Amino acid sequence: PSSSSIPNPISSLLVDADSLVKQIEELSTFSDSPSPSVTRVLYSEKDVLARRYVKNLMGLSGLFVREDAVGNIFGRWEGSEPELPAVATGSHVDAIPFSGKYDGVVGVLGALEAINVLKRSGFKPKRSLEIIFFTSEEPTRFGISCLGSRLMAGSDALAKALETTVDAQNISFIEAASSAGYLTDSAQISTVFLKKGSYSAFLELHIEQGPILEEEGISIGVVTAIAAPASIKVEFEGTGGHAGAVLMPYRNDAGLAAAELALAVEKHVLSSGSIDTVGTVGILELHPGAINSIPSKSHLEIDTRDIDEERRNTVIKKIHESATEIAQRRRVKLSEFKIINQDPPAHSDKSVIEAMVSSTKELNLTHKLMISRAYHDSLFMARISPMGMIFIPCYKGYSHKPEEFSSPQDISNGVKVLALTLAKLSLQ
Ligand code: HGY
Ligand code: MN
Ligand code: MN
Ligand code: MN
Repeated sequence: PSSSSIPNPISSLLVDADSLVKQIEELSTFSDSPSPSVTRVLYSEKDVLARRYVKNLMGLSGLFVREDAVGNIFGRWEGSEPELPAVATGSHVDAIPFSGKYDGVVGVLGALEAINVLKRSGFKPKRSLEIIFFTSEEPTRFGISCLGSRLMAGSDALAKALETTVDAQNISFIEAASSAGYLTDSAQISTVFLKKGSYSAFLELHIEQGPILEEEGISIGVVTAIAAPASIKVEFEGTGGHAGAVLMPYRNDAGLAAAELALAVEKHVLSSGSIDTVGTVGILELHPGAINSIPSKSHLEIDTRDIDEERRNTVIKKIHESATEIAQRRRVKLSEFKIINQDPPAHSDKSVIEAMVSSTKELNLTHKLMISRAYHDSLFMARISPMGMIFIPCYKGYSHKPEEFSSPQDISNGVKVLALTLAKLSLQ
């Protein structure tokens, strides 16, 4: 078909599922943990190998590849009207420790296959189509989630913070970025900012990371909103001491303060009045971490989310009040209570949702409108472009663990919906 027509959904959108599954397997070998788990942290040697692997595939698909100052990678298929804002799609390939092969990866390799499907069908884009490989979506190395898309959405606060941010090994963001071949000076960070309207639409294909689609036997999730995430860093300090010699009445145990606060997080979340409020203490470290030494310092990192921003902010306030009360009662110092991010939710764009829903119907696929409880780079792309997300089922909803799995059939369905929707939006 020439540029004026949409490829026939059923007969001409052919996904090469075998090669896509092979690529997912190959990409998963760039990992700092043993298979089937995947660990791939921003700017690490494995991350750089993964970048090279994806850039090579972009080249093989005939895309024009460029990278920005922090390593967001763009692969563009120029359309017949290249001056118009492009339609973009993408996701991430960084992976938290001991996680799975599909989170993010399906939205990068699947986007590449969607482009290949459209090229095979003879489709010619009007608006250029651009694949975005976001430099880092997970908060693992520098404690901030969606680092690349947050900057693209124009976060001055993050650009400022990254001038002094260091990782757990005390390596600065600037040093780590330049070691991976990116920026060498913090003045370059703000060159990543994109203007509102840079894209006519942004779509992300992603595994659901929840059990609903699989349980209900539905092929495609069309995301209507992304929940509001927040993260908090807390430190308590006590005097520590000898586990045998210091009697209980004379202790101010920073470890027990942390334990009590973790339970307080659960209490405040459960009493929020809604099942949609969640809270997790995923990091809880004790110093010095010796069996016979009373913890003199404790470090907790709290993740709390809700689809209702106000309700989530109320939980944060209560957690702060508990931290203060526990510190006083236990005579420990609350040496840090730092809200790292407290983001609003994002809503998908109506016309993008409509395009996705009609694609699922033309492909004879069942679909369900749903909320994403996980955050994604789409949460920030929604600040500068109409956004939409396509979910595919994943095994028992497992994610952020090695058992994460999506079937070739489910991945192919997602790729077809993405390809058809990209074609529709490109011709608008
Ligand atoms: O934590 C999240 O929601 C995302 O999957 N990183
Ligand atoms: Mn994730
Ligand atoms: Mn993800
Ligand atoms: Mn995510």
